[in-house]
Amino acid sequence: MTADPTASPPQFPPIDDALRARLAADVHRPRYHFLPEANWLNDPNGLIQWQGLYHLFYQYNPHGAFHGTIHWGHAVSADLVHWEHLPIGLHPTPGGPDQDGCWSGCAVDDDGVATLIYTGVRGPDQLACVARSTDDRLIAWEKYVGNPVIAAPPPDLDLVAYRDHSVWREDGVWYQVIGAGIRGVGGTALLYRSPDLLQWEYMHPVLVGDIKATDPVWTGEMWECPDLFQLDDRHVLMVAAWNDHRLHYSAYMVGEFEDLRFKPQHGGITDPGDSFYAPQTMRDDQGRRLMWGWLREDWSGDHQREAGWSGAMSLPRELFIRPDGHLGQRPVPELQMLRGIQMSDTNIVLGDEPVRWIAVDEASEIIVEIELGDATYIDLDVRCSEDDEERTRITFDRAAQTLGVDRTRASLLHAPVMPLTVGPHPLAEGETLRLQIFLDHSVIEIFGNERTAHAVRVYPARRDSLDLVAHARGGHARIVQIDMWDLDSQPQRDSLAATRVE
Ligand code: DQQ
Repeated sequence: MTADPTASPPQFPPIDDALRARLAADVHRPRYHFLPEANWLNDPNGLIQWQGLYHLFYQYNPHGAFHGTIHWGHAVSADLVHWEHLPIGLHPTPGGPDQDGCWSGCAVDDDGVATLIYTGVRGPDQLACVARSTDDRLIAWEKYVGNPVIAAPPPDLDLVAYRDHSVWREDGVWYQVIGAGIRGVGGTALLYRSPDLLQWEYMHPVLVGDIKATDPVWTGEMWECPDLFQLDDRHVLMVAAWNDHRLHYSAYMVGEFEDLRFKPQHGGITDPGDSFYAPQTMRDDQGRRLMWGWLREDWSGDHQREAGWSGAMSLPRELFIRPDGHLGQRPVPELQMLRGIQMSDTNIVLGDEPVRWIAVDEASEIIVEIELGDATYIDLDVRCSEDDEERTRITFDRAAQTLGVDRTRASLLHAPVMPLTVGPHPLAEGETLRLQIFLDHSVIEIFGNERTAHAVRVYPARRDSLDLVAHARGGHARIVQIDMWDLDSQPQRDSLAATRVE
């Protein structure tokens, strides 16, 4: 290992008081989702619980709110909810194999030594590099003097791209998959093994996608950020389906990992909203598999630079295998510690006539349980202005068994790239619809029946776009119970909680 030759701290444009004031006043900046103090964030990286604390590294550009010269930002939390910003974890080393960027990767515990495996970028090369820390707080990192640890991609494969790492140990052997795409064939995750995390032998692809297949989902030309892990009695391969032309999304496959090959049995889009991308997971000390994803912005690049910040991390989500064999997601219960003022209502009949609650805080949690009755659609409009000029509509379509979000009227300021997003939301016969909705300024994260998740970004222009409106179409439904909490971590606020208009 060698000390980073950039050891004297690199100079970055300061986050000065004027920028801080601008960010604090930005009504679209999330308040309880994790994001850096300013500038650009993308993928979660190097997730690890170390000496009891959760460490979150992330793709970060300290030079502004755009993707360039990527470093690893770093934050730590004891409870998954409150995060402390720490100094940048990895900097590109001038003249080194990561001189143009420290791209995505993971963290492992190598017999008590925290070790990062990440993609070093130098010109056209994107190659595996290693860094180690012997510092309890994981603040100081030493890069391996022999980086890159893999000199080149396998020579006999015609690859579209090759980067990003998922590493684990089994029977004393280290394995990793690296994301790639075989030209004209499809995305893939290439398997390697190693005795020491430094010398790697290429084995084979654990799975190759089919660029033409669309069932259950189209997985693109290349797989970024592969993550292969055991979950309950199954294995999951999560990939970020990438291609040059379409919107990227995260896809999951649930199956068996046998003879070092992955055999998918079920699959789908991890989060059908158009914001969630490049997720990474970790196993925590309680044995939970936790996942974060990058919630990218929908604004133009110019708008993001001007705003001085871009990107937020999703809430931490716990993963599990559902009885139907698909991947299930629910928000971690620790988030309940954010709950402040509460409003509750019960037993409300829903039909064509809207039921309205006014002044729902921009940072709120809403849990609603609905008996479907004979209704065919349930609509919940959030961030809704008094006259409904702005609103984001969440719809459960009973016949199709889908949950969708319509942002065509979400903002007078901004037209979403993909205004309608929809994903499967199967309910058992007689099961109630249970939605848990997190509003955090421009982030809406929806969890359905503690099994599906759907995140979108919205940028309402009107300051009164705060109402929640519920309807049923095609018949009547009944809200069994609705609870709302302000989530602003200031429990003694003197404002009132949301109120229903009678
Ligand atoms: N982001 C990183 C890459 C990865 C991509 C670069 C996914 O390593 O493939 O910032 O968003």
